[in-house]
Amino acid sequence: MKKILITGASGQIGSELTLELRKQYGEKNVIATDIRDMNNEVSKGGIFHTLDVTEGGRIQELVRDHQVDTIIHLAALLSANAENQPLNAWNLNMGGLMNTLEVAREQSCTFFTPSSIGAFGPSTVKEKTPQVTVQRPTTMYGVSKVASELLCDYYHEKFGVDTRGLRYPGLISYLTAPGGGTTDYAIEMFYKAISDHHYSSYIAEGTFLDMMYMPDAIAATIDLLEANPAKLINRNAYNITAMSIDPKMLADAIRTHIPDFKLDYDVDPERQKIAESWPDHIDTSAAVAEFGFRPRYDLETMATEMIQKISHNHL
Ligand code: AKB
Repeated sequence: MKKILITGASGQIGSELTLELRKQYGEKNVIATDIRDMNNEVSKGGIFHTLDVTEGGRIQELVRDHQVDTIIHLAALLSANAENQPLNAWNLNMGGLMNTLEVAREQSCTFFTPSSIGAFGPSTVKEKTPQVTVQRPTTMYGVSKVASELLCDYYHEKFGVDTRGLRYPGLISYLTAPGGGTTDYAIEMFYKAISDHHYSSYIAEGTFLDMMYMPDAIAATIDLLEANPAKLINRNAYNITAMSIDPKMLADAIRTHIPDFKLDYDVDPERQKIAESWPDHIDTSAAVAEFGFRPRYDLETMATEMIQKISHNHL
């Protein structure tokens, strides 16, 4: 049985991944950490410690005390937030990664950290974006993600650390609000469609981005963690996606449930620029071949469940 330490456990991915890991591996085998105690299910429902990932000594201490063998490092700033505070983003995203990777090396832990479609840039081919291709991102978030992929490869090659990662697309969830991403419009649209029957999108019509429903992202993460290391050629990090959509396509899917839903546009130039620098649709064949990646939700099934769950939670 794995003994897992997870950083950024109260974030968008962490708060759902932590609960699923506790279900699958047992409460005592999952050590959740975050910079703050948010007084939520993550901190109240099992082992929880506050942890600032820029303090390497504290990570070391927790890994040793709990005899951790797997580190899932999620603590990072997302794209739009990182653009507003590039220096902080670099310090947190790279400093936290370096500290956790070092502990993984010293304590022989398996190591997972996410990358993103943000690791690609405007010179990357936009359709069927290959697993291995040009990566010249124009955002601080993207720069930190490319550096992170390379550093994880380096730790694997040089020190034999079992590093693994996924390039997540925009993740859509009804449970935890994202913080400061570019793809967040998709989640906002569901909430506004249900509460106001109207949404003004900060991303323009015709801007296609990869997206995925959170349960598929959680399943892919656990599948990669459980994958046979001998089969992992690409490792850091695999392209994964379930759909390529623009705001209009999402609105049309919502309208099958809320027919009078109105979408208009109030484009935010900064986030639009970030979105335009990312691929329209990435190719997932390496993830399929190397660890059996297979998302269960498409646009229709995701939209149906999102509307049911949000409506139910707000009754
Ligand atoms: C963001 O929009 O910053 C994230 C991502 C695609 O990495 N959701």
